[in-house]
Amino acid sequence: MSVENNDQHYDVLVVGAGFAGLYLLHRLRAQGMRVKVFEAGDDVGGTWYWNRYPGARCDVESLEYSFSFSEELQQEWKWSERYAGQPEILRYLQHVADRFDLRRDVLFNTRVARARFSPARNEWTVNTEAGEQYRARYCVMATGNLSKASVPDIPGIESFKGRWFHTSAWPKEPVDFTGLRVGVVGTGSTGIQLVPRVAEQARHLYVFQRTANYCIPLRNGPQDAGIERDVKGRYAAVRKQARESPSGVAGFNVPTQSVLEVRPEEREAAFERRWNWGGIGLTRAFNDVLFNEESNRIASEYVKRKMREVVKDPKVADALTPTYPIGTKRLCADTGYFQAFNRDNVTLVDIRRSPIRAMGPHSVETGEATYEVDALIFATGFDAMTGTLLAIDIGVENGPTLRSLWADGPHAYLGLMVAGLPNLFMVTGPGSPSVLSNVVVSIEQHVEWITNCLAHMQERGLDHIEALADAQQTWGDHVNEVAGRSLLAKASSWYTGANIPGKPRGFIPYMGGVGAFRAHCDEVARNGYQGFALSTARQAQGSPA
Ligand code: NA7
Repeated sequence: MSVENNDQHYDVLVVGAGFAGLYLLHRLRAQGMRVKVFEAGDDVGGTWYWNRYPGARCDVESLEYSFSFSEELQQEWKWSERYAGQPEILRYLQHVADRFDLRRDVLFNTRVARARFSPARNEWTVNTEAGEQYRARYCVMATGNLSKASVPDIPGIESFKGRWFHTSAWPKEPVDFTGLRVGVVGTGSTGIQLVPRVAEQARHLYVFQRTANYCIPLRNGPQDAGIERDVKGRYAAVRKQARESPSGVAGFNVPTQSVLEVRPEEREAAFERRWNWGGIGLTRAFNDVLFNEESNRIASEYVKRKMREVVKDPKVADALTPTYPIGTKRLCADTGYFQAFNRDNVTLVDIRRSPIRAMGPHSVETGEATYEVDALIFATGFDAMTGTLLAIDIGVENGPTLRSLWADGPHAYLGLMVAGLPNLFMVTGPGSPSVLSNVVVSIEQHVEWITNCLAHMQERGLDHIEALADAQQTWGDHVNEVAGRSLLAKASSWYTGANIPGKPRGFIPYMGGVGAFRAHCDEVARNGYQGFALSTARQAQGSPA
């Protein structure tokens, strides 16, 4: 694979040009470092580049789901909607790339295949799928948490004569479903956004549902000018509140009461306020919905009741009613999902009772029936948090690989580094709040921590950093202990790896909250990067300094 004459040397190699990669490039460049970013797509944007399916939209409010590092940027950018759609977020990231002149250091259409650390040279060598080779002291994986698509392995799929899609690899040109019979497999956040949009076009839409999910109306609309003025007038304070909050969102008050300690009317009123406000914060109406089974049951019943008010056919309503505790799988944002089932051209197919067995040239077959379709859409999710990292062959020359180190599940210190893989950082890796938070806030925190750490090392003439195995173990125990107190750890969800056959089970993100996590990471840094070994490469190799 080595192409020596193509060897190029940098201070830092970054994989991915989404929110994380772009901010890393901006910060590292400001620190005088030579950086190269690899991006598989032909433009910036990451998640928001790939997920172009109809209805793709963020479920965190636009004024909060955006960079805070530049006052000018956050003042000048105008969001058109309370919750931005994919095209607008992509335009925003393109604007960020242009405004900070980032594109010139990004290598587009370039997928990384392999990364090897040489202890002798104290550097990483990165090979692209095209066979190019790059070297650097440090490597940062800014590869996103939801990037590796999960496509079910259905017998006969190769014989299907229509077009099929995974939502995260959606074509750039619009797909017209007018007059077609369409199937959608998957009813998570993505399927739930997609279904109403496709239903407006398709001749007939079959929704293949394995698990019914909880959905809360998003109540999107044009960005309110008064709210925008107010937030922009005190943006620094809003951002600070978000950074110190549990989920990286300033707009939510931190609940202090249990569901069980208020009267039924008060509890109903509290849920009603959240329901009418819209968005996925409903489980935060009280402090124990995700921890106490009885509190959870009460919240679950409230949402089920609301959902059933929308769906006209009681049998369909029954089938759309979730049977697991609310919030233990990610809450979904409803933008017309339940209403879609009141249309004559939409049929719900229960594939829990009778799974998809095969596909034919024009059909999807379950154990009970054959459904004629002209196009099929997989909204079947991702090998979340670890899949993208494990897809790259990462390791140390004559030493451990990430795949070997994570054979029984991910191990990481603060989601930042993996013991055994020196000078390699991750942004929002396993054991950090990542997918449980407004991820832009978590990305900024990790990027700032990593770049501050590299500046600290540069100032002291250090060039080698490793996470210590015992610190990693202690942090992993803490992550598990915090998750174990909640109902989430018991659920079959992509948080626990349950959606991918053969994936080791365990709760992957950190549930302790964005604010507490940040405070802990800051303390680790203040204490001389406690739990990390910082040295010169010579010291790391055991030579006298
Ligand atoms: P999710 O939330 O993982 O949802 C995937 C859906 O696809 C879910 O309903 C799954 O049912 C279903 N699924 C997955 N594999 C299969 C197979 N083999 N057969 C039938 N049905 C299947 O992914 P999303 O893309 O919706 O959302 C991911 C995140 O992206 C989201 O939370 C936001 O953060 C953005 P299951 O529940 O496993 O029974």
